[in-house]
Amino acid sequence: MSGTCVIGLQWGDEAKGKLVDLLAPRFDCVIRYQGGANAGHTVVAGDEVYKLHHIPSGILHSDVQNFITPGVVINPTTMLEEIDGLSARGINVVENLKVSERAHLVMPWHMIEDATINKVSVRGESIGTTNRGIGPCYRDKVGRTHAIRMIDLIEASRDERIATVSEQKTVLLRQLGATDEELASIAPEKMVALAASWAERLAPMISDTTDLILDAAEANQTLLFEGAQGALLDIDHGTYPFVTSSNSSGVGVCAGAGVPPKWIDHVLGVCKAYSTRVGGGPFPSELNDETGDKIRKLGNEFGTTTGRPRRCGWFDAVAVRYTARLSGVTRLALMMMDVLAHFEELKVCVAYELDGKEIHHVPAHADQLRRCKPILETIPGWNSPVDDARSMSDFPAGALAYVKRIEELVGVPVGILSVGPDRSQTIFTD
Ligand code: 2SA
Ligand code: MG
Repeated sequence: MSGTCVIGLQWGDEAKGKLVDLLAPRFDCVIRYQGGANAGHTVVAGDEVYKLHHIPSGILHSDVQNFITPGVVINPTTMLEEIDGLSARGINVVENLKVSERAHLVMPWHMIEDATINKVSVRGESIGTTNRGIGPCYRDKVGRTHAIRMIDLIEASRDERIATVSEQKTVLLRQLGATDEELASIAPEKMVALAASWAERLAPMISDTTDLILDAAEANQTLLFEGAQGALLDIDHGTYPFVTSSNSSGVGVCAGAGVPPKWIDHVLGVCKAYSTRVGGGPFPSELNDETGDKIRKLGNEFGTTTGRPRRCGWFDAVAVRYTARLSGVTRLALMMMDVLAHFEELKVCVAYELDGKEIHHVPAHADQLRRCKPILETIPGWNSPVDDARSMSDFPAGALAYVKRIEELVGVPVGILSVGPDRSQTIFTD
């Protein structure tokens, strides 16, 4: 028995997709358990680049069973586009993917609501969502009255349910300031027809994933859980309110997947060798200067889903120590080491200064985190490329010293180092 989780420890985009793709052949099942089309997981296989949003990164391996479980919110239109794109490239998605009947649907009205509300400033700043309808869908899930789940698509009451909710949403969205054109796009008859077309195509994949995964675990099959976004974006434990609407840290796995903790024995915490953030919110080690621009350029730091430039900064050991502990991380994967190979000098944030006092934790209030100044430790850069490193002995001493310092500060050993996007550019340290 073995359940392994791949969890992002920063603000997302830690290259989790690369790792899941790499580890997938060792597992029977790959499971997406939270988030939705806000995720953007890039997998490079030889000359092919795959950008996945809904579909688990295990899909590129034909003998792996992939699952999308109750904690995920699904936009069927974009998921079907993704399935078609993969099918056109010879990947058999339909047979290798099971989608939970309990998963909630991101409906067109959620997209309108996200775009309308995203303009609202929270504590002086916009959250800067991906505009994929994520927050409004999770809001409806928790609110219960207006929610639509996968299973609703294949029930006899479907048309009536969809028509009723679209009428109610039209009233609500009008109050929020949606335009006539936007409201016309969610007219009940249009939504009923759309839902029928989704049902026809999705029916073969809709399943009781909870039952199937528990069967697999009880039959000693191995499970790989693929996190989306990062732990600092966790709705309960992240930099609230500048977070996503699901539990994206390690503590979210069980509830989202429908798998009890006894089936999990290993948590791989994924972080970049520096930090990035996309969207609003405090970021103590952010570099609004040439060094930040250099990291963005070398790391090609632009959103996979939205193309937005990512904010860049030094590695924040205070934040990663917190999320590694919270997520029960047993090994770190330190990604994008190749990007840091071009600096004379590197810095790592080892503490914050908040209102004149040194602190070693991530404050719960966004205003406090915004007031935190990073206390930076300088580490000499190694200033030579590491793209071709294939074992620990290929790394310059300076790079090894950097890794060792990160291990000390975070309190978890590094098990994987990544020096580029390709599968071969990955070093297992033990
Ligand atoms: P949302 O859309 O409600 O989840 O947005 C809330 C905040 O969460 C952030 N967020 C992300 N941050 C990094 N990467 C994400 N995925 C895409 C990617 C993002 C993209 O892989 O590049 O393409 O822009 C992701 N998804 C959500 C978001 O920026 C808000 O700060
Ligand atoms: Mg991403």
